[in-house]
Amino acid sequence: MISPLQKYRYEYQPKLPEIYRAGINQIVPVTGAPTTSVADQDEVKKLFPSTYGMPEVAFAKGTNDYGKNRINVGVILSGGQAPGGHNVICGLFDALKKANPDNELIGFKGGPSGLTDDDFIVFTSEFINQYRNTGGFDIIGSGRTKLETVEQFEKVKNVCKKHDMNGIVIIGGDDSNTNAAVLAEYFAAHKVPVTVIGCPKTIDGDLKNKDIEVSFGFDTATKVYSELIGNIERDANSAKKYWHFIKLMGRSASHIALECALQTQPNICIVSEEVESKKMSLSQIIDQIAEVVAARAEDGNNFGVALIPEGLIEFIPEVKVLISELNDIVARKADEFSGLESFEDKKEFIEKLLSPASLKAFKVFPDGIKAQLLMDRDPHGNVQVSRIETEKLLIELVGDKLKQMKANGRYHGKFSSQNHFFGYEGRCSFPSNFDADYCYSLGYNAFFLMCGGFTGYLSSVRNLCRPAIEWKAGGVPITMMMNMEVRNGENKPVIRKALVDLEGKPFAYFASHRDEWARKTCFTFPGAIQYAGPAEVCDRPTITLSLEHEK
Ligand code: FBP
Repeated sequence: MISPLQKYRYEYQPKLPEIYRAGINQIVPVTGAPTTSVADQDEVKKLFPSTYGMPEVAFAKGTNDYGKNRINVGVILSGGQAPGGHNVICGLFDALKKANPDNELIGFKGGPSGLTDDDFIVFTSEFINQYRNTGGFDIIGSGRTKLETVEQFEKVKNVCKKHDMNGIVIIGGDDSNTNAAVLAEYFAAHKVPVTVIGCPKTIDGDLKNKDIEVSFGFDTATKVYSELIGNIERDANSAKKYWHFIKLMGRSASHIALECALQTQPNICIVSEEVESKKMSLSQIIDQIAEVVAARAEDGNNFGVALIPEGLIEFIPEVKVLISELNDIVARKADEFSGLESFEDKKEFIEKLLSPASLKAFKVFPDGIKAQLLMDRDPHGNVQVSRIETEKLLIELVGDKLKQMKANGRYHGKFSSQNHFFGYEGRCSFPSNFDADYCYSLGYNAFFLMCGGFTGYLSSVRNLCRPAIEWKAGGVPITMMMNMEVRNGENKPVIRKALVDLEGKPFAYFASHRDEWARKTCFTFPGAIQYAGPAEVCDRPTITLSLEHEK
């Protein structure tokens, strides 16, 4: 038996931008000036000779014949789950079927590998209807396989030929959309008549720029975490006996932690980008936290809430160098390293190859964290930070520091802690109205980009702080967001990650309030996501988005 909310959400009709309300044949693309990549223009241009420099695209009223010839389109979900993925597929499906009921949408299962292995389903209305406005990626599953070799591209080409496909939509984050750009370039260079369009997904919120205001999933995930943090704050303020250290997902950027801090006003929130910019060492971070704990203890408050971004460890300068050396060793000595069975053997092998400074940084960590730092990298060469227990590490080190402070007469409180990690709890939640509408619009828009013959573009829907009817739809060339970075020991073209801007309004707001939030108890309680009721409660965007785009 399905829950009443599930039934209710199936029936929700996502809101589209005004341009799409006129009818499928009443829209035409309008192109702007040629574009350039955000950096390393010459190198990126050389690697993308067929797709570099394409113009940005907007849509205007006009007449098209998009339904005249039937088309087949493939879609994949790539990378970590993010609320709203199902609605991207629903929006794409509905636009295809409205244009021509014989159009087909083919879902490739398990992420990019489904595309190379031709593991697919053809969507029907009955099937799609079970997934409308629901969380999760279970409609076709997802995966992190990297599409990068000629052999893979040839396989995809043959799969496209077999299904007589005209386009592929890749729903993914920065790494997956980098793959989309590389595939689009390969197809364009080899005259394969299949367009490739990306859709900006990731709860991490780090795939954004002036045209992509936010990646989908960030809105819902931060609202879910903020509800939980608010509940913990109320518990902490009721019992007054624990310090709660809460690690929040976000592999690199601290957008999630910052947004949750803006929503819940905790005593401490570490922002990794600030740690990097101030070149703070691990011991300075520990000192800073311990000072807040001690100051609150002076007021009789032996409790509090600290938010820790998941990616913190990689932003501490000495640990960043250490991780980059580890990544390099693991990539260069892959066969030897993977042949070592025990943690002790791996540790000994690595310690011999680290530079003296990194060896010193490595030795600071307890064995548990060392083992986590040596775990397998993801297919893109990244450390899997969600598996590193930074919150526990900080609790241990802050506890040691407070003991020292007590011995010196500088601390007289009691430090009892609880640790939490919020990540997977928010990635498959029912999408908020914002994400349900945004994702549906992104998928709908992808159809128009494809029919307009655009390839190597990211579906873009902007003006998101306004009601959905005022949203602006278009497309951004993916090469425009690229620069060169070292990945797996090689210089590669990749989409530049949008980290927290320390000059931006969300961080400025936080920085101007954090001292007050640290000493006093200023907790706020956002409560659960609401789906029905006044728009200011149900359709409200994140505080980050509102501050970034406030006029
Ligand atoms: P994407 O960048 O693919 O959207 O994934 C983001 C994320 O949720 C991170 O926040 C987290 O570190 C990672 O995925 C966890 O990966 P996994 O699901 O493989 O454990």
